[in-house]
Amino acid sequence: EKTPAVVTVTGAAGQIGYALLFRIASGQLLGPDTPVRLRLLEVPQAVRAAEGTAMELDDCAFPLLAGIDITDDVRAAFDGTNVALLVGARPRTAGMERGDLLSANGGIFAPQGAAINAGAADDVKVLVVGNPANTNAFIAASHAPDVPAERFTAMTRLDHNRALAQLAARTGRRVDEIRHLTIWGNHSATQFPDLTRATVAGTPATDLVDAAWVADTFIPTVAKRGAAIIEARGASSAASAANAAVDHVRTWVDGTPADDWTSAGVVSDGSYGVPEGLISSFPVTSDGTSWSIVPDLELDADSRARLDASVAELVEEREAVRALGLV
Ligand code: NAX
Repeated sequence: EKTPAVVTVTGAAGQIGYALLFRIASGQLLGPDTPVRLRLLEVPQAVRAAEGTAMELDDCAFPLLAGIDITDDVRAAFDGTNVALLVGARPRTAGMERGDLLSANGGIFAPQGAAINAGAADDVKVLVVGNPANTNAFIAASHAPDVPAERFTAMTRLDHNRALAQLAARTGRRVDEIRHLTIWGNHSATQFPDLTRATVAGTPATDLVDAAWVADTFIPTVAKRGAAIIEARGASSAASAANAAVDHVRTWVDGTPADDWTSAGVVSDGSYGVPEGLISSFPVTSDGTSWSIVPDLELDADSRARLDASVAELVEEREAVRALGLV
């Protein structure tokens, strides 16, 4: 009998939580051989709703689900946690200034980082989904001095998957025929979805699609997809975001295939001119334990400018949270 892995999900009663928990409990996050114990963190007023979701999880009779704990106590939520999925965040509401948004999220992610530092398992892996994801991950990591910063990651896998889908549709090929796509920078409208190194069934993507489509359709479609989903669905991406979170953790623990990489927000070591310590999206590989930034790619002038613009936004966010005393 393998000991169950403890998986903590914050914002468990939210819409991403609802799409995510059943996939974790069914074994899709950590594989068919790893039982999981779910730890659900919610704000007090949403604990009852989380209990309802837990009743449904029970009713699925998932063989791998070893138990469910529900709490509004941040310390209890991360005690012994192996995988932390930080989904709950304060959304930007109409008229809210960026400083207010960052403050509200600092109030969430600073204590969560501290609780991870205090009680999580030695091998804890953290994925921040809640926006602004990169900067929330930066805040959490800053409050966890004993946990290697490399364990704090921000989700850009949804952007990566969106890019795969757009390129596959345009070229009439399958998504699994595409290699070496990259999302660079911030998980925001400034992100740079980069197909300059991508291949589709072995052919360079740049031979299959023209530069005008890339600049005028591909990049803005991927970068603004979240807004397009809200406009069409009347609610933000939920199942696709949960799917990307599952993909991110699954790739982290299984490793990337030898002939490909993926995209994730990871702490910069200064690669590609991204200031050290920022959590930025890069092309990354995993060996099943840790992520590595793919080294030594040449960036052309257009790519350089797009990456620099997104990194400038990350720097501004870092300066803002420093000025607010959140890190
Ligand atoms: P919901 O508003 O449906 O759910 C959020 C849940 O978090 C609520 O139940 C709320 O009570 C809870 N919560 C708030 N503060 C909390 C705290 N301190 N501790 C524990 N729980 C807390 O939002 P949902 O649609 O699930 O989205 C969650 C987050 O994901 C948002 O910040 C959203 O912007 C972000 N997204 C990030 C994406 C990415 O690619 N990185 C894509 C999808 C999504 O937009």
